Amino acid sequence: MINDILQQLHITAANSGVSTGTIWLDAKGPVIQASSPVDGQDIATVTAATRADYDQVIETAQAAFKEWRLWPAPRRGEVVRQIGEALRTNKEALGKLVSYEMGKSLQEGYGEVQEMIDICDFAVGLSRQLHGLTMHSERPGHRMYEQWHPLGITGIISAFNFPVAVWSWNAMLAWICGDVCVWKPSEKTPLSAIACQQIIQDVLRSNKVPEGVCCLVTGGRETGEWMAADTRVPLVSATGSTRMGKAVSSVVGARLGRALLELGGNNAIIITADADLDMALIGCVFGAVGTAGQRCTSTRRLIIHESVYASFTQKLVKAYQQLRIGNPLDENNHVGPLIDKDAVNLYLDSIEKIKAQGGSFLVEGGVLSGDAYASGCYVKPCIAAVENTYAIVQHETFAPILYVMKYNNLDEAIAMQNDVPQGLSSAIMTLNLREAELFLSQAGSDCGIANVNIGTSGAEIGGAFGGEKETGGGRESGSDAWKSYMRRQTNTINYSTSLPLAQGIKFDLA
Ligand code: UN1
Repeated sequence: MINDILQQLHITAANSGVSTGTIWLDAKGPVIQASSPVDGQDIATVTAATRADYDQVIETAQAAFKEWRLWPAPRRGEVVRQIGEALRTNKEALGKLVSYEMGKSLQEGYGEVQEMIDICDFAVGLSRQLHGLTMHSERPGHRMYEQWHPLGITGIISAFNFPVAVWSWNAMLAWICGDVCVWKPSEKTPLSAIACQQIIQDVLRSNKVPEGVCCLVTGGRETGEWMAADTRVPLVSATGSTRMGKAVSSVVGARLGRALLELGGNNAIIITADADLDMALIGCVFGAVGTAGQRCTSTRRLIIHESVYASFTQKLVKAYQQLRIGNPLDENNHVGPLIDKDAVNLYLDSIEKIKAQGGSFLVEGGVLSGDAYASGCYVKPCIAAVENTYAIVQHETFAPILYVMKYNNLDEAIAMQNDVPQGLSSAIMTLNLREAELFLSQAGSDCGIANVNIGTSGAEIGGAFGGEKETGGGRESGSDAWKSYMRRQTNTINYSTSLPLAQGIKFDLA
């Protein structure tokens, strides 16, 4: 089956990982072996970019920007509309490849492609907006307003866990804004990126989109470092760990470039005494084990009111016993593998730390063995009773480890929810209006996303996506996130017959 998909998406045994849109460069960098955590199979090779390849791409992108920025935004939107159509046509194949290369469930693979389609639709409408404000001038016969212009090259550094959607959130908005994009995908999921490039090539060609508007530079950390330090790249949008984000932002900041960061989360759900526990259960379990706990929005902590702690944890344990772990392409399974063996080791290491720091397990973890788990990447989702202050609980482990803890009053629960370095997503499960509103108030959650009666993951593209504190402060996808991809210009026009100065200053000549 997977061979048919690869063929349909034009993935061959050996692929160039560097493209300026419709042209694939004869890349000369290191060869990356793409493999699947599903069955441990090697899938194909991808040749990464050398510094010279990278420079060639950047120069092509710079030239393309000069032309692309002059296209009317709705015409750029029409290109994005056609990209959305191409994604609809290839939803099944791309969703399967994402599932196979990354290991998330097939449903989630399709869901990821759906997010791409949704952001295309959103961007098409936005291409007829991109509005600025008009202000009243203090001077007679003057008009003052602001407008938004494109920035230039948007560098996109994306992570393995959403190998295609996060690129599209950035790229579709950047394009309608008039920017050009250079994408460095995760070296753990290069084929999904190549497939995206292949899917949109015909659209680029038939619309005569300048070569260089949509570029791909596969590579490792070094490639990201080139981009971060490159003054030709005014905006670097990076998704990944807090460690990576700090490194990118210090280099981008040192040259006074712009960084849009979407980094780690440590997302909690508060379950109050007034929660609908059955409903809460679905949100908590999907949030914790979906994508095998490898979403930045994954639920890591449950803060449970002491009066429902015993009954709710009992329900949780029962639900965990029913989880089917296995090949994510089989839709009967709930949980697929972790991305690779390094991730498995980090998971095991965290379990040791939980024990050493005093945690006790309600559901034990462990690595699965046997033919069905031959890749060595399948682990058991586990639940540990902990204190919020443990060092390991303060840290984001990208694995299906769920922490449970008790609280007594809601102020205390909110303080616990906020008392971590990260600030991405949060939720409260309650049918009590006072509790819900307090959680959403300025004295409530300090996260970029705060939900009531839904889990922490699975945000829709229409809202701005991102978080505070160590999550990096960036906002991507919906609402007015497009403004990050543009520069604001304030314009004052004098249509009077004299030149009065602002602030009443007189400057008379002779
Ligand atoms: C991520 O994990 O980097 O809200 C993105 C969600 C998805 C996106 C997650 N829409 O879970």
